[in-house]
Amino acid sequence: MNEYDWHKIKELAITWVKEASNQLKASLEETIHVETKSSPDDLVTEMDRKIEQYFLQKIQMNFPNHAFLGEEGISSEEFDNRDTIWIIDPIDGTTNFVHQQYNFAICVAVYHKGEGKVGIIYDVMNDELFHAVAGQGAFRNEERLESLAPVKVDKAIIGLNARWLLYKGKAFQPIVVDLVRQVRGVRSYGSAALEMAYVASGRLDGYISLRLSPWDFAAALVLLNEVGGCYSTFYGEPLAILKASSVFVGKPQFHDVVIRKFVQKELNS
Ligand code: 2AM
Ligand code: CA
Repeated sequence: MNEYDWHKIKELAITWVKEASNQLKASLEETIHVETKSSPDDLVTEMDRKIEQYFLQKIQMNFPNHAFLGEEGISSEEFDNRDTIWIIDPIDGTTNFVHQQYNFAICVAVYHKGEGKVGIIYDVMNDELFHAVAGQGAFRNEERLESLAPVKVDKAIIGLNARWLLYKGKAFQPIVVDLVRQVRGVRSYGSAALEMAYVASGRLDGYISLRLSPWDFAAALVLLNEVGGCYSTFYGEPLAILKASSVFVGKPQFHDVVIRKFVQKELNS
């Protein structure tokens, strides 16, 4: 296969995502071994590792020149010397996978020379596939997603993990509290990737996390580019695709107003 035909690459990657989702669904019938990583809320299962290995094998077989970055610790050695990189989260929302068997996603992104070319976020239990190729529109299953319309803060619904409200003493905390007070509603689904896919598809107007990694947001940025969604760190700086950081994604005008009237105003006061 032509290694720069992004549409064909997306179609192939979707077949892998569907196969991986069958493995995940089958595993829910069995006892899953769970471990904690950095903290009690940071879980990994044998299925995270198995699905990541599955993608690595497929990518190495089909695209030996491409690099690979996955959440469970696999990355290609000569990462920096390769133009094309696959960024994979085998399960986004592992806590949901373990505790609820619901609201978890498989995420696949392909970046070329730093630009997002393919983004796939698959809600396994709802069979909802969010996918995009740069310049060719974003889709929810077969339905093309529309460009995002502006929304005012007092009419906005945002995605946010309530824990971020608790960090007293951190610069972001009073800003997040103020925003939560002023928006119309706050939702928390427990999968950053799905929440950003919901922004791309208009179900949410914004999503905030103060700590995400490339595999959590790489695919979502490709979707957001196609519908005019905005993204930055929580402080309004550009996102670096291979670096962990805070993330704020939102509808165009909403994103701008939150950065200016909430974040910058508080930080400059
Ligand atoms: P994960 O399930 O792939 O780890 C939970 O609010 C969301 O934040 C999930 O999408 C989760 O992704 C993500 N997240 C990123 N880093 C995390 C961390 N260190 N601990 C817990 N959740 C994390
Ligand atoms: Ca994960």
